[in-house]
Amino acid sequence: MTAFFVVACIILFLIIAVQVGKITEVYARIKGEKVAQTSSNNFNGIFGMVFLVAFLLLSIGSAWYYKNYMLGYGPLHHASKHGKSIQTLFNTTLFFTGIVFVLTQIALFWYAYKYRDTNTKRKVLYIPHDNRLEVIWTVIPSIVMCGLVVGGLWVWNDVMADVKEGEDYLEIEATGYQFAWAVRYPGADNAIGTKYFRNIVPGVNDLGVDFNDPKSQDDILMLAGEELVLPKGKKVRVRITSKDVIHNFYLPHFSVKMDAIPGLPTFFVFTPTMTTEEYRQELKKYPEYNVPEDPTDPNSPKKWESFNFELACSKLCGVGHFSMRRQIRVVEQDEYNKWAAGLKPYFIENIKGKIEPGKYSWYKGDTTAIPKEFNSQALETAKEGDVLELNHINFATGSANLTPESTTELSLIIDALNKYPTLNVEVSGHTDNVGEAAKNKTLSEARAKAVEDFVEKHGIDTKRISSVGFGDSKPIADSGTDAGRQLNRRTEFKILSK
Ligand SMILES: [Cu+2]
Repeated sequence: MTAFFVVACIILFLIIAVQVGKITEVYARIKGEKVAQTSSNNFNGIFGMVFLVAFLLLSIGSAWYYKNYMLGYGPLHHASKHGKSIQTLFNTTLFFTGIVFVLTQIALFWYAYKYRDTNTKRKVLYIPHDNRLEVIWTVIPSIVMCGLVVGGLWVWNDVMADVKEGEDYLEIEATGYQFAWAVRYPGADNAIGTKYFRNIVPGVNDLGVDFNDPKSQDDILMLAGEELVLPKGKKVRVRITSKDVIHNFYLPHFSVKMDAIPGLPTFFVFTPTMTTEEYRQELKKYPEYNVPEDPTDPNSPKKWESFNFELACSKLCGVGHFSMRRQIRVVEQDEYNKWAAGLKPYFIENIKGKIEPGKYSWYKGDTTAIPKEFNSQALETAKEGDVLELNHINFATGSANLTPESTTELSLIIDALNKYPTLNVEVSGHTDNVGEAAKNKTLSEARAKAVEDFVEKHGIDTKRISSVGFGDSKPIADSGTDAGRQLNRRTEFKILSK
């Protein structure tokens, strides 16, 4: 029906145009060519001016009216650290180009009106050259352009900077393919394993991950449709790649946009500054977002309630392009730790014990013992003598001071001891082999003791938890690599009785 009306409107418009043309012709024949021409010129000149005023007012008015729906204005502002500088840059450019836009539009229509042919004798002003004018229209744009370019470079260098050595950040990897994103999260070692395209076995190892690499064995693969979670306030470095055509990793609310190119890895570093919940509360203040999400159903959730950050592909990569959209939830670090603790490594779920070692070059068998992670599920099935890894307990470098993020897992330990009244445990500390063995042992003892003290301070009987430090005497991974040393610096939770 809509299509019919559109076609009917176009046909009617064409008929009107033809009729107006005919009338003009008849008018010219009656009144004489000259008079008709003048009247037509007047009409066009005045109509041009009316159009100019209406067009400028509507442009500015509609931008103002819809600003709360536009990214970067109203409540839809940036939710990342670098987003503000990009927004400022954009607004500065818009300010200068806006001035030029308005002035040139006014000049265009005003001169078309002023110098229309009014049938009076007028002589054209002859200016072959004017140095002053040339200087003005060269120097002013040059200064403005230089300002914009320098400002842009400044922002570019800041936004595109990579993480620095030793910095605390979360690295994830996004691989685009037709038509979804496969996202890898690092496991407890906070490092993503290597991959190689020749390793790809469809349905088994879609990314071509090298599972001989210990770093790969605790990585988590988030498949299409699964919600991605990011911690607020933490630097996130995204490795961006593609398996087939060029895609684009686009997080509009975080001012993140980077091409995903097959064979050419790219990256983007950003820090989310607002949780999804905080962003929703911000939207809630605006009437535009206090309407039902589905206009036909007044009981559907309000627009602010159903808001989610999204990951989209912003390259037209094929027919299923739209389905690359994905939800992102930003939460506080504590909540993130809890979420991450519940994820299952791809290796454990799909490779280990499921694929014959040596069948593929990328999995030669168990090279490293994969320690079991401490969580409520593991605890439920654990027996006497089992050892669980406390992967979310961390200490300040070289000291036994627990970092604030460790409290989440510590409170889970306290919960577990309260839940199983007969559970008795031993906490053990381990270090890598860097530095003196004696010092490592003392440090590991102090660290395990810090965990014990924390738990006891929260009402757990001292008889139920003990601590011991092994220093570097019990490595579980190859201490010749960074990842191996990382795995060796660990805190363990041994079940003495249950
Ligand atoms: Cu795409």
